Amino acid sequence: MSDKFYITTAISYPNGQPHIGHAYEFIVTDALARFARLDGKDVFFLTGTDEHGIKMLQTARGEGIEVRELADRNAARFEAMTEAMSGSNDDFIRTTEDRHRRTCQAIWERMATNGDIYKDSYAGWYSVREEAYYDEDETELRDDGVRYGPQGTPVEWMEEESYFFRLSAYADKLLDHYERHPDFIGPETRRNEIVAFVRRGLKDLSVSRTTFDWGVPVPGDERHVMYVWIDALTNYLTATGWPDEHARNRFWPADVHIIGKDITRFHTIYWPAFLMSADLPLPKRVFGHGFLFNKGEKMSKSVGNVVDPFQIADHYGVDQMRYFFMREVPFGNDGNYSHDAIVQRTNADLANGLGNLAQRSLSMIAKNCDGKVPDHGALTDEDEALIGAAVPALETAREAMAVQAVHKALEAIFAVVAQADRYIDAQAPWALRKTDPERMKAVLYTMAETVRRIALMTQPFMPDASAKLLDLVAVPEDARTFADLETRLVAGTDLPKPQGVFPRYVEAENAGQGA
Ligand code: ME8
Repeated sequence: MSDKFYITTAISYPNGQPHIGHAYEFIVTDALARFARLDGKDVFFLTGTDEHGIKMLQTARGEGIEVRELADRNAARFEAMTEAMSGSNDDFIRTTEDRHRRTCQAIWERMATNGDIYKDSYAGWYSVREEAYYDEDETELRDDGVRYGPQGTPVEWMEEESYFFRLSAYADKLLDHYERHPDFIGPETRRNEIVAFVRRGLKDLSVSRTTFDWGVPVPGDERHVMYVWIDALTNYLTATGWPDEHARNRFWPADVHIIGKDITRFHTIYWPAFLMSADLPLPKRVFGHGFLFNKGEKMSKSVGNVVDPFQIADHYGVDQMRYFFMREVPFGNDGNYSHDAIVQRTNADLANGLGNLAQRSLSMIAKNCDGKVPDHGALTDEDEALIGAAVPALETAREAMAVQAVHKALEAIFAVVAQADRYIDAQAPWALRKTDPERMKAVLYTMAETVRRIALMTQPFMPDASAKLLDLVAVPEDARTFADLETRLVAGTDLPKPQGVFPRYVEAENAGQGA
């Protein structure tokens, strides 16, 4: 039985269209899932939409439509985005599904049975945008007469009867867990923030609402719906079939939840506390990535600088977009998106780098070797050194992916591209054609084999372009896992006509710095 690997994104609020931040999180998670599959793991990759809560209701009201209609319309866009990004998710969960209501009610009952849920009344400052309550001293009344919470969103006074979760009882247990599992929260900076926060003590959490009914009813008291964060976090469990017997039970606990830094507290404090209370195993790791900004500015509808992921994929190519986000931004840090940066990065590394390397090698083979994998004689130490370079590169990439350092994995793989460029310049096969055609064949064989190896490794990051490269070196579909790095191309195999895989981005005439 191979190792199981369960990985998730956050589930997005479908109160608007997907934006580039959603696409970013999804793309990186997809690469991590694909990498694990190619490494022979039994992978379950989950994404979806978080459809309950007051924010959805307010947006629907604002648009003059039913909240279900809003959820259906936008959830469909989020699902379309997974395809537009060449996603390989195994499931797409919507929190309005029946399967989810069942799991939410079951976890609630477990927490209640354990004595962690009680009824009281609640009053406090509520941020609708974040679906979170704040203490008065965490808020600030600004000159515009509006009170804001610590994340800068408006808060309003709310009072209601509510069920509470005994979060205060979990502070020490959580600290103990962080201590015993130093990898539970990544990156390190996020971990330190959370530990410091929990050390200051935790208050009980209001976990139900009576002022609206767009949510999962509290079992036994249907006037209440569950707080949207209980409902939202439980999605990860729902998809494994819990509490029923299901083929996917084996995936719990999750190996890693990939989320944005703004929701780290929910995932590293509330979620493990709920699970401890319900006597369920905790996820092994939560990684809070950074935010993407448009040329340094926060994207917002009012500024009008929200970037549409469908347009980006369409304009630059989906593999180019995926590569850019994963190579440009160290995962965990905030990053910037701009037209110039994406053009520069993809032209340098893909069009002039990997694309050109493959194109010049394969077109020389087409011309000089009858369009077949060259029948080479003995390979020299230089040839073997280049072919062998993929093995430590993959090992470095594997170590990096284990801690979600996707940028480092790409760096290791692209170091092989640079090494291959130096090799081909030094060997100059074009000059060998006349002087030593046998040696030329060995060099071209080495190049074709190197292209195969690089393309095997780039699959998680650029699935479509890598598949095309593997087609160009005639690699059968069933010989494309990382284990296939151990084999080599067979001399004499027919190769298809070479084609460019990464076109160079050329600015359209008179087009400014748009997009
Ligand atoms: O938070 N850059 O949903 P959401 C990078 N429903 N990541 C970004 C981003 C940006 N500019 N903007 C948002 C929610 N994200 C909840 C999650 S999980 C049980 C419930 C990330 O639609 C954000 O950090 O506001 C989060 O991980 C994800 O996109 C969905 O954000």
